[in-house]
Amino acid sequence: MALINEFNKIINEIQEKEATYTRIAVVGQPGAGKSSLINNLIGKKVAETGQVTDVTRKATEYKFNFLTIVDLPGYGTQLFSFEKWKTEFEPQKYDVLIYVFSGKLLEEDNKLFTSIKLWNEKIRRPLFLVRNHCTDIETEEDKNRVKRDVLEKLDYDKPLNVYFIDCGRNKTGIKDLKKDVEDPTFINLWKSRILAKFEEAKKSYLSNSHYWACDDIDTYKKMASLNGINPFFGADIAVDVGIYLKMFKDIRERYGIDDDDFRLYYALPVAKKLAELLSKNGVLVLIKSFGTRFTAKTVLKYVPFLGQAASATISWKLAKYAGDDYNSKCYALATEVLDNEIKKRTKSLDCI
Ligand SMILES: Nc1nc2c(ncn2[C@@H]2O[C@H](COP(=O)(O)OP(=O)(O)OP(=O)(O)O)[C@@H](O)[C@H]2O)c(=O)[nH]1
Ligand SMILES: [Mg+2]
Repeated sequence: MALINEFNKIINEIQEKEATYTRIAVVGQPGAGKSSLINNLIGKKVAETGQVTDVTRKATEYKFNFLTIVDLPGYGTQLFSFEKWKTEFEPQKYDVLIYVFSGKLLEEDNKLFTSIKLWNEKIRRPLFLVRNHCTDIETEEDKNRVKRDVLEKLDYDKPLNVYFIDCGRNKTGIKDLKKDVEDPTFINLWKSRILAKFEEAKKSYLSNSHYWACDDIDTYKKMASLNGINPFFGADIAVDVGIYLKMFKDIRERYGIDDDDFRLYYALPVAKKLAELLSKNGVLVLIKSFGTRFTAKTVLKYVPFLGQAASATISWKLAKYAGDDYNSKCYALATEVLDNEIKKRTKSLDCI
């Protein structure tokens, strides 16, 4: 079960590395009031706050009911340019983002908005937009302007609420925000994060295997055309199919598919097809089917006499045809196997 074992090793590593609970990150400019907001949500002064910039210098986690809320440093400071901040704190690894702003939106905020859009293409996280220090804003009209401005710059593809809060002496809007942040549907968000990682791992496993299998096929194509080993189809084919059996074995190994994987998935039509190609007879059937794909005209161009060895071009084409066919079948089988492993793992995550 090389394929199954190998993939399970990969997803075990992901599961060990990823937090199995929902994490909310609080992000924004320095001094916007991120740490103050956390204190107000939790109802206790747990995070340090202050007038100077870079008060928060590392990611700090706090328990917040069933959630973990993470205080991140501000970006666009001497310590953390936006790029450095993004690389160091990987905001995309959190399940929910709270974006806090207070004064003007800067270039750094635009960079965050662009990043959010990119992250959303992979996995869409709930996003809260929070305008802190809202007692600064005097009229409803000004509030609407602030709202319009941030939504325009963020250019989100669905409507979002903007929470106006104040963490100073005149507490405002915190209760409403708290109610929405404690959304019970967030309990399971960490699962979708982990599942997305499994899917990513599956894709990269498959594309890697496919890449190296194509590399093998290239080698065999060259070998085949040099040796002119291939058949003259339509006639009684006496072919050296050994080279095909070897090529198929190499391709299969690139996917890590071994006999045990085969046995387990034998019921699948694609596994049956692959199993047939383990024998000389199976290979001959495939080669014959290649013959029917090419018109006699094309064939005759290269092979003037019945029974004569095929030309280099035909040999090359046949090796490519057989290799690509086998490669796509291995890809299909491996996809089924990995999908099934992910399904099994998803069920076990439900028990956590
Ligand atoms: N009046 C008023 N003061 C606030 C409000 N929110 C935060 N402050 C004050 O603003 C200062 C900065 O707040 P912090 O919560 O430390 O800001 P931060 O975003 O965590 O800052 P960094 O960690 O440096 O990025 C502190 O002195 C807070 O007491 C608010 O809504 N109104
Ligand atoms: Mg802070």
